[in-house]
Amino acid sequence: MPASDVPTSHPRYLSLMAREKIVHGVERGITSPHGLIAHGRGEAFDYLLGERTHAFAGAAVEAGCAMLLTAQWPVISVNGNACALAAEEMVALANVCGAKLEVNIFHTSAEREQAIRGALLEAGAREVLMPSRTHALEHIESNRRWINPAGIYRADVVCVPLEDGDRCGALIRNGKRVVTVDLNPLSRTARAATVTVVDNLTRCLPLMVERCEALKNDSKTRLTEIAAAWNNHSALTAAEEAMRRGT
Ligand code: PTJ
Repeated sequence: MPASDVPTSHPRYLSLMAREKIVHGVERGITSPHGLIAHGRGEAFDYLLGERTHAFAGAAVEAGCAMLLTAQWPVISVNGNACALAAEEMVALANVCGAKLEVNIFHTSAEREQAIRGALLEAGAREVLMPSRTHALEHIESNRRWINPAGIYRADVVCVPLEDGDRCGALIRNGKRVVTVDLNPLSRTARAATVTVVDNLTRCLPLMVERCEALKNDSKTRLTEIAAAWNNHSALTAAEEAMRRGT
């Protein structure tokens, strides 16, 4: 946690601490400066959600966990924002659901890829896969097309929090199922994903770790049923309605 002069009694302490983490991420060369703008956009949606985890997000966490736990080759994709906000929780999620961690960023920078890898290792990751220059996703032009042959290339389920928009559709077109976390229920990623958790990454990742822990000994049949019953469209509609109502 970066040093901060935000008093713990401040009514928006958690939100302000998340800001500090993102700023610290930029200072450490983990987060792109563009990530500050993305974070501000997320904050605005979170404000409309009342900065709390709603029932539709809790249900999406359950479905996403079931999908990750029943995957043959689950991979968690980490970018500069996710790493700055929740490196330890991403490592914990990878451990509990047996997923690989893979660095994948939109704004090209070999230095930043290495900084993200370093931060994940520091957070306890045993292995961090890096993007290759030999294997690429089809249907995508950006830097995010470069993937690891032992990671996203081979994956059947990919968890991609805080996505930039073009890759989620490409992953789906490459035959993968996608679990995303996105505060904007209207985004292209939110709409293209198999499971969208409309919640703040900092709130829902600990919940995902907890739910994976609780579900991991359940039968494959039950977990497959939970994942198959998921209706992403309904969850996005519920999220949008909650924002319009103003909760
Ligand atoms: O590290 P890089 O180069 O891969 O860049 C990462 C960013 C996030 C800058 C890049 O992927 C990007 O530009 O993303 P977008 O297009 O701004 O989309 C980010 C989405 O995440 C938006 O829909 C935001 O509302 C949402 N978001 C922002 N902060 C959070 C969030 N969702 C959940 N939790 C958050 N804390």
